[in-house]
Amino acid sequence: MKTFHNPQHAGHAGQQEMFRGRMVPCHEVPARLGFVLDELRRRPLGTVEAAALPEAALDAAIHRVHDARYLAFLASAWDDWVAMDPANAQRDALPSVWPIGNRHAFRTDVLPANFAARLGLFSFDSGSPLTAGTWAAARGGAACALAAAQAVAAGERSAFALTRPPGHHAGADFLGGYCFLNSAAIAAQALRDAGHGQVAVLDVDYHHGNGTQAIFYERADVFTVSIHGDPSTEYPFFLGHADERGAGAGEGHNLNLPLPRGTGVLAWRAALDQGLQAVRDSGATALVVPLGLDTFEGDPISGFTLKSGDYAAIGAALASAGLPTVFTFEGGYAVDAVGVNAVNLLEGFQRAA
Ligand code: Q9C
Ligand code: ZN
Repeated sequence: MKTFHNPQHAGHAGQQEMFRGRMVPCHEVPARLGFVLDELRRRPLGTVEAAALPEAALDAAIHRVHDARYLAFLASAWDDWVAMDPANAQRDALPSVWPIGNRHAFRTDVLPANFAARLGLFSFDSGSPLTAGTWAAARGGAACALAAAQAVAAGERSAFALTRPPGHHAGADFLGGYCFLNSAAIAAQALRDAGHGQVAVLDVDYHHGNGTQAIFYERADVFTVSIHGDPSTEYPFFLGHADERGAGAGEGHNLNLPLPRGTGVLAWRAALDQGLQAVRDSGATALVVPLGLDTFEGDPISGFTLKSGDYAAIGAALASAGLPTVFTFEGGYAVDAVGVNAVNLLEGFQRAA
């Protein structure tokens, strides 16, 4: 399995996130990626290289998934933030005002001149700090996703886009949940564009992959599945219920498998089997797995109880779908266990593939 890593990732380094009325240290920290790289060095699965792609091809792949207005906002966000107040250079940008969606209560078609308003327009939480290196890091992540998709489209059995910030909460025109560009969606779209007529996404992060679901919700060519904490009690709260099955041409092409907080490996594996059967039935010829390790019992912000020893068998089960597979690195905040857990899963996949 080829790994594509993101040399720009450490430039995205938030200090604090808003959590229930106070600022707490960020969970999504640069050290996470280092632990995965360290473990890949101890237990190699294949080559590890920086994703290097022509800028124009990368821009095109990002624009296939994200809106131009949102991308223009992201590209100049840090400069605009500092232009508001030179003292902002020492602070992360976090939103504090939002045009609540779909209620005809606010306009979202008029782009505000005020940066704080623009940040709110394109965000859905105040837990995702935007920092000096965020845009470059997110772009580097998109490059990893595209390189991994290209490797798989060219015949590799699997590839791993090892990047942060994560991506699966980001929609076509919004950030949130520590995510800015949706790597998994970019990989899925790139596989479509490389000739795979039907692609599946099977999201195993603890949190519902709301961004990916929203991007493909009305499409029949990308089947999206997510196994996650029940949004009635778990982030991102406002999407991820079992009755969301897709809309329009995408009707029947989304499957949500919410599980209650406290769920252990047995029930989780039953949901995985159900998700994998649906992937087989979808007719997909390629698979993208947004790989979050926050299902781990030691995760500080999540509620499942999977153990490090459970991940190898999960990797083997994913391999049993028999599809060329791109993994994108998503959540997992028990920092010193995230490398072992990620490589356990990927090694289990590789051995069974
Ligand atoms: N302060 C991913 O796993 N906030 N995102 C939780 C903790 C949001 C998780 C509250 C969690 C987002 C990619
Ligand atoms: Zn997560």
